[in-house]
Amino acid sequence: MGEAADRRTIGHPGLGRVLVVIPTYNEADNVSRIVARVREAAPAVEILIADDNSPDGTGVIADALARTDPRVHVLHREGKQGLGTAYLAGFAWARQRGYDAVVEMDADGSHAPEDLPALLDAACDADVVIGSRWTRGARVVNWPLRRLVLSRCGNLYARLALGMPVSDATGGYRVYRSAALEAIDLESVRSQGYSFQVELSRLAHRAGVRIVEVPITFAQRERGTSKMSPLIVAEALWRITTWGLQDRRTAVRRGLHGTPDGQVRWP
Ligand SMILES: Nc1nc2c(ncn2[C@@H]2O[C@H](COP(=O)(O)OP(=O)(O)O)[C@@H](O)[C@H]2O)c(=O)[nH]1
Ligand SMILES: [Mg+2]
Repeated sequence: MGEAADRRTIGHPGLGRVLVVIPTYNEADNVSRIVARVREAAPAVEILIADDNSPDGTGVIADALARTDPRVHVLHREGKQGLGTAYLAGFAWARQRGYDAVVEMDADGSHAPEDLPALLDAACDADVVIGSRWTRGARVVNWPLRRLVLSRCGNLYARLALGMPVSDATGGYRVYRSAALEAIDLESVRSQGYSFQVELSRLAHRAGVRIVEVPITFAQRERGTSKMSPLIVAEALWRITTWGLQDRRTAVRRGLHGTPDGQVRWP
């Protein structure tokens, strides 16, 4: 079988069956577009739309997409319960069905499906791949200044507080090998909102799995509205601070020392 046929039939070579989880809340103008772009860029992957009963009918559109494409699935949740819990539900769905890797991707087009093959390639030699906005070669297009500042400051704070060797710990375009998710204690995850990404970065780092960052082109959404809110920022600030203090206490107790680059090496 040729490589092109392989890609269509058996998932990603070297990786296995891949499920792209796309959480949606009021993304009626985006959901068909993003599914079409994923199908085009990576025809062999499957897609799970995790919709929180969007009032704008996103779930109905998702159901119609799933009816015409056997590689599209929909997980309906009762109401808006946050991005973090939507991903946990998606991960559990993937685990029950034996996928080898799970991808996190936003519905609004900020995470270009055209970058997905590069992320999946990188996952062949890693446990977790983060599509990074803040490594060399990455581009951020049309993002308002306040979002740029928030992302840079959030990442700086997360790195200082948690000592992780990750430049985009808040980024939400990722690949997790299933074995890495098994190594992470998902039961312990408390984040409801976007701090979920930082929490999983921290847990992955502590589990000692191999994290690799791949530069992406991140574009501001063109349709629909952002669900980012002051409450989500507050949750992230509060949680990062709490984890940082906990880590410091544990490090002192275990006699661990930070390295000169400010990172903590967990044994
Ligand atoms: N299922 C679900 N999806 C959500 C929720 N909050 C945000 N999302 C989705 O998460 C993705 C990222 O949200 P977005 O509003 O684009 O955040 P931003 O890029 O930080 O402005 C989008 O696909 C949203 O539809 C939620 O509570 N539940
Ligand atoms: Mg977005």
